[in-house]
Amino acid sequence: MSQSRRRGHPPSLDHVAGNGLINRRALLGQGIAIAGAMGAAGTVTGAVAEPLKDEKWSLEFGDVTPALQTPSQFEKNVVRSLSNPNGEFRNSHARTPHHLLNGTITPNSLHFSINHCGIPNIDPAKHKLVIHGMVRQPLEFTLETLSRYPLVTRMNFVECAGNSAPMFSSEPLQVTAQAIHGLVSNSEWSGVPLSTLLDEAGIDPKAKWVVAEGADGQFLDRSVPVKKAYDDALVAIYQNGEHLMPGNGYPMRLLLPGYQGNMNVKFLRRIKAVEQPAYSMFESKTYSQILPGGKTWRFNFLMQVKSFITNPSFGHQLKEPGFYAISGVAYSGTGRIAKVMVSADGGKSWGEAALQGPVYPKAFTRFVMPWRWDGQPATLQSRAWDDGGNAQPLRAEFVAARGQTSKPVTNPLVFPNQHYNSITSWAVDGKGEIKHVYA
Ligand SMILES: Nc1nc2c(c(=O)[nH]1)N[C@H]1C(S)=C(S)[C@@H](COP(=O)(O)O)O[C@H]1N2
Ligand SMILES: [Mo]
Repeated sequence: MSQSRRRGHPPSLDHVAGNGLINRRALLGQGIAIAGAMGAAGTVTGAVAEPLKDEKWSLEFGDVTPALQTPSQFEKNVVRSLSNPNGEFRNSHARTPHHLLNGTITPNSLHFSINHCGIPNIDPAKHKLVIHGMVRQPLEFTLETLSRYPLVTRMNFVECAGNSAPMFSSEPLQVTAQAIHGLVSNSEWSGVPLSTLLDEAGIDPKAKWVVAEGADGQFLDRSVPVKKAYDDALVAIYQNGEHLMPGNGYPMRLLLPGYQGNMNVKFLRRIKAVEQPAYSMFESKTYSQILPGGKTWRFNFLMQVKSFITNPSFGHQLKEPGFYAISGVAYSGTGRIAKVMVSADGGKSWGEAALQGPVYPKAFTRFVMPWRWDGQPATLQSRAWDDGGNAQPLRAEFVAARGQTSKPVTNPLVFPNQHYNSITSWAVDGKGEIKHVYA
């Protein structure tokens, strides 16, 4: 297209909701419409359309190609944030930098990780998984024997029930999406269906639960309904095509798509078929659900439908008015994401975002909403629906049902409560700076 046409006639874009939200159709095969709206961001103007300068990296022989590659030195800030950087004798968390990523796959080096008792240094030649209890024939597996089964591959998120816990604060914390929502990540996992192994062991129909146990120092254990074990549970041995990272359960872990992260037992060494749940510490204390009024839900396994905007978000700065693509991730432990609505006016009006396919069940789906920022204050929100008809709750309804702290939380690392799945709001001011607000 000629430059004069590009610069001279920005096409009119169809606005679907307040404060500049543009119909998502502008993204579908109509690159022209968006290109015209980009303004300075993407347009070649006369002033810069000079011959390219040869930078020094173009004038010399580059680095030798390494065996294991790592990101560019210019991406040094794209790292996980740590809850226990000095290695104190307690649990350690590493949070995914969602505000610096795109797409749906979390790179293995940036997958969140929670280890209540450190990361064990497991020799796969010595590690064993046993399946026993109420079975006809107890079985024992190594990484090598598991690898001989036909593996299945699935895209799934893993989310700690404590993810987004800072949102229980009575006042919004001024921290990044990483600090708030960094305890969820999404990978392609490959492994053996647990149903295959339970069938082979000949599980007794009277067994209603299996207790999964890890090989780390605490022998973390969780009870899993046999129904879930047969539905879609995997003994995962690969993560995004390579063997599991040590912090994500090497050499094998339980993967329970859509169920709270803690049940996805890492360093898996035992599956015991039983009649009754174990009432282990993590299922009866840490991850039980305290409700307003002091009642508790004992077992609350499902991670419900949720979404958050990753771009733009706290820590970013909009440099000038113009076109932006608002984007983020949506997911549900129930199934597929059906719809994501985005607002730029704090929830007064909403427009439907485009979903980047393929849309997998119990996995991240990225949504994108074209937006023209006019330089005025705007409050960005997203709200997701899943194919089970569940809607991400609005904050007022969520707080009424689930409560919030009586005093503002100041430390984003504390977990006032679990299973937050309501809305996140980012307020853009006239200077393009972004604050976390409740709207
Ligand atoms: N054996 C073992 N399994 C474990 C844990 C652990 O500390 N030890 N942490 C649990 C918690 S609290 C969560 S949220 C998930 C996190 O999985 P990830 O570290 O792969 O992200 O693993 C769970 N499985
Ligand atoms: Mo967790």
